[in-house]
Amino acid sequence: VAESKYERPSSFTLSSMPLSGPAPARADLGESWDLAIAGVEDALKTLIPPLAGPHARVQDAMRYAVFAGGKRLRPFLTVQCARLFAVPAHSAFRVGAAIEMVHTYSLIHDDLPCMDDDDLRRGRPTAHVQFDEATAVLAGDALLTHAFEVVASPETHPSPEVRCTLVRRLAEAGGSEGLVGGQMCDMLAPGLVFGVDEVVMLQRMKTGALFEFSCEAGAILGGAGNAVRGRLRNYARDLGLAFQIADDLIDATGSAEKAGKAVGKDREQGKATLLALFGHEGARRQARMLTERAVEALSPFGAEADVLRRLPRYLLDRES
Ligand code: GRG
Repeated sequence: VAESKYERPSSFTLSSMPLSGPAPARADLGESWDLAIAGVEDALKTLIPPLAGPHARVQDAMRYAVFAGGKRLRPFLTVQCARLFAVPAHSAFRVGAAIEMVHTYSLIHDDLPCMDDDDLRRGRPTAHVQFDEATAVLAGDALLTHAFEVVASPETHPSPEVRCTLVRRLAEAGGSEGLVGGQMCDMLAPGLVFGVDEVVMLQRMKTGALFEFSCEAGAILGGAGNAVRGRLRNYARDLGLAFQIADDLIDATGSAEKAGKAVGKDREQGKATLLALFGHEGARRQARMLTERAVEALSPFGAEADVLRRLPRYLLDRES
């Protein structure tokens, strides 16, 4: 695996921390979850309306994929992090919606026959099955480009400098050293030997980069300095790795019905995962250690970060 800015970690060591206590349901995140998701949902509906005309089909496919019942986790992170800096909700909802567009584009493309070739996503036929392959590629492309249009719009934030920073960081998170680079590694991994450091780097690109941007975006909107932005990136990095381990466990032990997507594919396809390297108990311990470290990164914040502190336990025990 080539070096990237998601460098191989030097300190990713096995932890012996025990798993602890029952997990809270999503309801324990309080009304903050519902309010954030409702705001992002409204923004998405406004930003991706139904179209008329010969090109309506591509927007139909975009809407089909976006409004398919995803968890909206990344926008939730943006909204919660933005709240730490008293950012107007409208701005956070728009940036959260843009991030969800990028995420949905990545899922549509990941499901294509030339990538993971999946028929089921978010409990429904994948976009290329429901429409056709060309439409799915175009819908993904349009979601990605639309996300940048939204972030760059003055309606998102009055400061050109803030908007520019958001655009640049989103591009980095989505590009060849982020999401796309992670996907490239993921496609190559079955033919290569990946150790822990390589898998961590892969996951940081494929999953972590967008998590990191989702959190950092809240701080950028709030005009926060580099140190605080770095803390939120650290929180997101560890949360993203733990989330990915939970996703690996769902793939290994969950049901397609609950997960809303095919399961058992990682092993079948020889994917490089931390679960494959550590085994089930080891991977769970790692996830717990990562979430505890994620919470530590929030130490400078007060009670206003409590929802972010509670989030990891919900993520680790989800079934989809
Ligand atoms: C095609 C550029 C490109 C990237 C694809 C997203 C992705 C990279 C691959 C999908 C497969 C996968 C297991 C990715 C890891 C990240 C992940 C767990 C995505 C699913 O995110 P959730 O659980 O999905 O937040 P929902 O549907 O709830 O939004």
